[in-house]
Amino acid sequence: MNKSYRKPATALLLVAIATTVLWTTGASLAQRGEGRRPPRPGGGEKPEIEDTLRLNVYADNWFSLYINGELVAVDSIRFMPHNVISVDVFPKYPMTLAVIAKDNADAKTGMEYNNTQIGDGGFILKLADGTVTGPHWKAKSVSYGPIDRDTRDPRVVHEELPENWFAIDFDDSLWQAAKAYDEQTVRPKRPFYQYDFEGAKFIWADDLELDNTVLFRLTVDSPPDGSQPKRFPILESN
Ligand SMILES: [Ca+2]
Ligand SMILES: [Ca+2]
Repeated sequence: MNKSYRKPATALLLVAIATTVLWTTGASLAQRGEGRRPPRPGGGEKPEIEDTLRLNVYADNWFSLYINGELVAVDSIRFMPHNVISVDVFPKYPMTLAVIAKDNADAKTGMEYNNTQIGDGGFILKLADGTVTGPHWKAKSVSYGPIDRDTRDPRVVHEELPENWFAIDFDDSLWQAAKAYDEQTVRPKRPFYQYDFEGAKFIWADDLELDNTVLFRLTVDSPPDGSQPKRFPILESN
C-alpha cells in the first residue's frame, strides 16, 4: 500500500475513534442525567426530556385525549387495526385528563362492518406517574345504539358533546362513574401486550357494546406514585 492510500484510511480511522468516544461519553452522561444544560444565571432550569412522562393509550377503536384543556394525543388509526399510542407528556399538577373514545359504529345504525354486527368498545391508559384508568374516572355516553339491540330496525340516540367538556374547570359531577371491564371481556389485540399497562383497568360506560361514543375525565392532584413533581419557575410566568 502506498502513502496516498494510507492517509485517507488513517483519517477515517481517527474520525471513527473520535465519533465512538463522543457517542460513548454522550450516552453515559445521558444515563446519569448529567447531560442537562446548566441553568442560565437568573433564568432558572429549563425542562429536559427526562422531565417528561411516558403515556400509553389503547382504545377499541379510537380516541383523542386532552390534558389540562390542550389536545395532546390522537389515535392515528381511525378504527382498524387496534394500536397503542405512546407519547411523552410534560406533566403539570393538578392534571385534568379528558378523553373522547369511540367504538367503530355507524352514526345512523350503531352497527359496524356495513351494518352486519354490533361491535364492542374499551379504553385503557397508563401514565408513568402511576395514573391509570379505573372506576375512579368519570364517564358519559353520548352515542348509544342500536336501541334494544334491534339490528333489523336499528335506531340510535346521540347527544351533543357538552360545551368545553375537555376544559379544566368543566363540571363533571353529574357524570356517572366509569365502569371497569376485564381484559378477557375486552380482548385487546396484540399491540396492547407490547406496552406497559400494569395496574390499569379497561373502562367504558355501562354497555360495552351499545355505548358507542364515551367521554371520560379525571383530575389528578399529584403523582399517584408519590413522586415529587419538579417545578420550573421559568415556565410559571407564561
Ligand atoms: Ca358498539
Ligand atoms: Ca370495536
